[in-house]
Amino acid sequence: MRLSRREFMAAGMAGAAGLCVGSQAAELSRPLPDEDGYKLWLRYARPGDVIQTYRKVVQHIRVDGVSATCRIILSEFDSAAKAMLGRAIPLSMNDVAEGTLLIGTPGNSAQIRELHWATDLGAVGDEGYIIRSARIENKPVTVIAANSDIGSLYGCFHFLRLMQTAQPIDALNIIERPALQLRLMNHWDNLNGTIERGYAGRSLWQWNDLPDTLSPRYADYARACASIGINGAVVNNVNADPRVLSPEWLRKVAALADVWRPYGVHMYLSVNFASPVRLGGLATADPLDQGVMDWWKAKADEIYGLIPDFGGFLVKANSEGQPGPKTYGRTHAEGANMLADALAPHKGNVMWRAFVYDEDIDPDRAKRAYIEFTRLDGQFRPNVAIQVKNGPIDFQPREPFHPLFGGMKHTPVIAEIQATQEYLGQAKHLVYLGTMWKEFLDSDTHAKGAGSTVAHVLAGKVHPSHITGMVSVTNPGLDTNWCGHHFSQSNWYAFGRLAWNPALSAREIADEWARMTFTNNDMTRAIIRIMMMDSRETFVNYTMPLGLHHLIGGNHYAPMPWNSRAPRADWTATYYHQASEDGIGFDRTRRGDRAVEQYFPPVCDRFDDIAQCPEVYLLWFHRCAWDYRMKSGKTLWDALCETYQQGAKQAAVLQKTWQFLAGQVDARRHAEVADRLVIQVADAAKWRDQILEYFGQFSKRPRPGAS
Ligand code: GCW
Repeated sequence: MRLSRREFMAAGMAGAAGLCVGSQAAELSRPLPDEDGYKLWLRYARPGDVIQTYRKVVQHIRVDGVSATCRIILSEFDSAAKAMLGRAIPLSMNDVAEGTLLIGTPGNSAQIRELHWATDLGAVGDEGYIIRSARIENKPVTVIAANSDIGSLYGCFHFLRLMQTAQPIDALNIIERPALQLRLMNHWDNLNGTIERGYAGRSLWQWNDLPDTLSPRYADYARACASIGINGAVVNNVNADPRVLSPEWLRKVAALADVWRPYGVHMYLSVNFASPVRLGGLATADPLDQGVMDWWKAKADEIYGLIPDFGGFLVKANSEGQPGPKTYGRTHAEGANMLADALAPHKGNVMWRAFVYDEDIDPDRAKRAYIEFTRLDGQFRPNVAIQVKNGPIDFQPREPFHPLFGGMKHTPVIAEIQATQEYLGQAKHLVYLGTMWKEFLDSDTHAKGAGSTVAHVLAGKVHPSHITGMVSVTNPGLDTNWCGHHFSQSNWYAFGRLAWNPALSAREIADEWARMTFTNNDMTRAIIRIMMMDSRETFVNYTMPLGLHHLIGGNHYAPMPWNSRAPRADWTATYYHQASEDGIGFDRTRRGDRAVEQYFPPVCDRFDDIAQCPEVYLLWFHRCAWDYRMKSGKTLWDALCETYQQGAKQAAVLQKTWQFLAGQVDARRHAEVADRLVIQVADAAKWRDQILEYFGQFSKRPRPGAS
């Protein structure tokens, strides 16, 4: 059942009036057992009426292959079947019986070889899979076939997702392969157990206990990643402690990598560019110094000796106080290439971050990375990818896409998005980011004409690219529910799903997640989905609408538009909003600082022309008088006030809607989310009041509707 917005409102009203319908009434009568959120979207709840068909389709299971990954597949099905179907599924050993779920690769399964699916399998690559309802010896079976055991594991999780979301599984013909190669978690975890911009407890990695003691959470983490196709993780903060490369720490890292390996999760490390000095005792970390090159080569050899499938290095260089090649008078390309040469013999990659904003490059922070990196385009080794945040500043609630997407023509560019909600309410506000990331992925760069979307750039369809990928600065910590806020789990989930397939819609991802995390009940999941789909816009409305950005201070949480003092001008709020009695906004047009010119036509023209510029980016690109007329005919000041007021109201509606779901969701999770919604509603009102009061000093106009 699909609920329209009108039906949703009607449902809300029925709820408010104490009415409920059919199965909902029945569900209300028996309380759902409490859940703590630890199981994430892998709860394997009973799927409902479809269970009879499922029992027919899956009567036996056969996993060909003996690897640790194959054992994981078997145990995953075993626990899933017991939980969802209420019974264990017998193994089919020799013959393939009716209702067998056959899982394997042409390499390990004669039956799969005999199906002659070579063409289709040829198209799915190393990590893809086929799920097909087929006949073997005239018996109906279901086959999950792949070219590697990891592909089979991904196929299994897909199949289990169909069951968890109560989809038909008796006439399947699914062929999947990931759109992007690197689908990585980026943890900003420090070696002392804290997490930079982490809001869900301390780090998952128990460095004091490693390598000898392994927390069960390491495998649970890797399993959750694998279930959504994530194939690697950078385990430590980009503000990297050089000690991570010490022999002592590498043994700990290797132990973790061993746990992750059967789940297809590869280990990557953030490295400090000055490690040869700080750890190795060399006099310099100059990338052109032979001793430095040798040090990194030896370090790479040491790492690969311990972790043969190590993925590579992530580097934050010459940014926010971190050392880098420029410290030694060298370019980013020279720095990245030196590391790339050390990793190349082992097939490792360097992910070099474009999050640099050197004040000497340009007065506008938004312009700096593009200027520095496009100058170096073509100078990077083949195993270097430039890792670019979605927008040109820093994970703001809304930014236009970064012009380096499409702007780098000869260098692979991978995207960095952020699930931790650093600037989006952290783990206190309910904000689903699937919609934000889709807005980014669907943005048309026009790098090679219409249709050159960011998603296509990332997939190497615009400029050919031998490294493709998307990474997420990610949110799990030691909190029982992993992510602090139960709904923040959806951002981990959405990242994985979009990195696998950027063409999925935010709505379908929200729906899948709501079904698996909460319930398949039509009304309840539709309401949850609608809450999620509107939540990011709601957040933008009560914090930084109409292109405003960085209206915060040190903790990046609370409103601080008056923030004008910081070690750097571009860490203040006033640098960005520039409010005065004349107006507000940053003039990045051709009459201003010409930042628009970093975009391809017609995008630059559209952003430049105030009549065409989407109003959601208005004050990002334009400086406007307070009485500037919006498309609605309202003045900018009135529109600003109304948007903040609307945002605060929407937050209150979110809270009311959730209250209506009491009894439809287990009491514990319901209460935990409700507690956070209280904070969110109060914060939204605070944002509205403090921002409008502050800007009101400049606009000198009354708030519309206020007496
Ligand atoms: O968003 C900013 C954060 C810093 C972070 C930096 C970065 C890890 O406030 O905490 O440092 O970006 O992305 O490097």
